[in-house]
Amino acid sequence: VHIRQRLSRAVELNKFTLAYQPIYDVCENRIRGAEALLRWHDEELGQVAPSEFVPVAEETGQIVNIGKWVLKQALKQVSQWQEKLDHTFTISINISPIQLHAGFSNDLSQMLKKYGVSAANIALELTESCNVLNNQDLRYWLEDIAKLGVKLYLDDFGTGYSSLSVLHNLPFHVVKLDKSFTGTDSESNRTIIAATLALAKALNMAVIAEGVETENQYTSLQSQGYRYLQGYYLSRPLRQECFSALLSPGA
Ligand code: G
Ligand code: G
Ligand code: NA
Ligand code: MN
Repeated sequence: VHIRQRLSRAVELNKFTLAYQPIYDVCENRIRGAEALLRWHDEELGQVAPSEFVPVAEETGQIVNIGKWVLKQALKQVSQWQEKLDHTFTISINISPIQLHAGFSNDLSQMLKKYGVSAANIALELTESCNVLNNQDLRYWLEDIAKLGVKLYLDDFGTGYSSLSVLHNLPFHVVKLDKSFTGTDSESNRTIIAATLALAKALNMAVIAEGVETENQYTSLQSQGYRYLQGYYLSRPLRQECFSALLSPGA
């Protein structure tokens, strides 16, 4: 109840920020993108993790308003970086399926124009651990978004339900292998890591492995053919200024 109350004014009081966690291409040995991650500092509660407040905001519907702020903020930021980004560099933005509706792609298209951001530089991350992904309309909404040239990432792959039917039915371009599989070295996790890459390749999708925390994990994933990696070993989520500095080394 407390989080809910504090959340209700957080957008207008400007209490949110976005952090950017780099995603590396280990073949080309460079940053290929970043995930925008929401950060909330509340005077009373202190720093509250999205894993705590996003579920609350989804339940109350506050995520719609918060999600609008996130999208706008991320696009404004990308517009400032736009000249430094080539067309393969992608900033991915988490959205809750609750935010989607028939007019979403149209709104997004208007915002891209307004901020002068290329759709090619934007991806939306949706998590499959949400039964909304079975909604029939969702397919059309996602197809409309994909038609803009915005990419779609299936987040936390392997932890939710109906993973395989989601891959088959929805127009995702990229799967993000959940950090629970990269974090622990076990026989079954190695099997899942290999199978996910094979499956994604067969479906013509790319894979990003999340939660890469150690050199061992990095080396192991790379040798298994994983090209795109994200995690604390490579970089923590960075404040906007710090990420900006990475984009223009030496500047
Ligand atoms: O950064 P952290 O590990 O606390 O993120 C936890 C969860 O919150 C992740 O599942 C992430 O996808 C989600 N999350 C982070 N930022 C956003 C956001 O801007 N919108 C939504 N809907 N979820 C977010
Ligand atoms: O659900 P989602 O995959 O979007 O969650 C992303 C969350 O994971 C972010 O909150 C981010 O801070 C966190 N994260 C990023 N890299 C690592 C990592 O290497 N290890 C762990 N445990 N968490 C990470
Ligand atoms: Na995410
Ligand atoms: Mn994820």
